[in-house]
Amino acid sequence: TSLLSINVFSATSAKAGVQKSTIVIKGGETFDGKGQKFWADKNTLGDGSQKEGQKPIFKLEKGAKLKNVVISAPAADGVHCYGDNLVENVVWEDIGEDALTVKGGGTIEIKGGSAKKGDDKCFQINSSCTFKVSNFTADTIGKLIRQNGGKTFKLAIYLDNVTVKNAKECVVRSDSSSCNVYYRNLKTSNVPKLWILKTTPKSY
Ligand code: ADA
Ligand code: CA
Ligand code: CA
Ligand code: CA
Repeated sequence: TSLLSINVFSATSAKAGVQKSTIVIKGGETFDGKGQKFWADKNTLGDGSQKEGQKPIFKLEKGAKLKNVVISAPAADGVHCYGDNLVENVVWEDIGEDALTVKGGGTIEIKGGSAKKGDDKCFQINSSCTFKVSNFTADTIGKLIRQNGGKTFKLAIYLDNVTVKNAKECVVRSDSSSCNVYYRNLKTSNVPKLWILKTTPKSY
């Protein structure tokens, strides 16, 4: 028994399997899941439906890194990134409300990994940042990336060797005339539109 009721666990003590509390990874720390599976307790973090306000399984504070993790159902609100984060070889077997949300600035990099079975967004961007995705595949989603609806903050998106299959809507959607998209080696199949944007994407 603990004297304090704190709703987070330190990343160093986190065990794979069902998570009743968000795993918090501090700036400068790397959480290596070694390929193990993590999922949410539906009663505490969320059931992975389209209901807003669910909690993440992993919270990456500014400067934190997450690697070699498999996220399975229910995935609640997935991964929250507070800025300058690396997310490497993370596999979402069944996306929750969304897979990953950016909540802080700097550069956020998604390297390797994949995500599938999302009703709507894979990556939700709620803060100005540089968002880089490379060597990543998404299958059966609404859209790969959504800048928060109606927001006009500056955003730079780089897609390098990304595959999107079976999207209901598009690869990237933004309402911001300061959102710029750069892409190379982008492969899509059964995706109705590549972009819903105010700017013209450029290959790089
Ligand atoms: C929706 C909602 C936003 C925010 C976002 C998210 O776009 O309108 O307020 O909650 O989802 O971060 O999941
Ligand atoms: Ca949402
Ligand atoms: Ca899902
Ligand atoms: Ca969300």
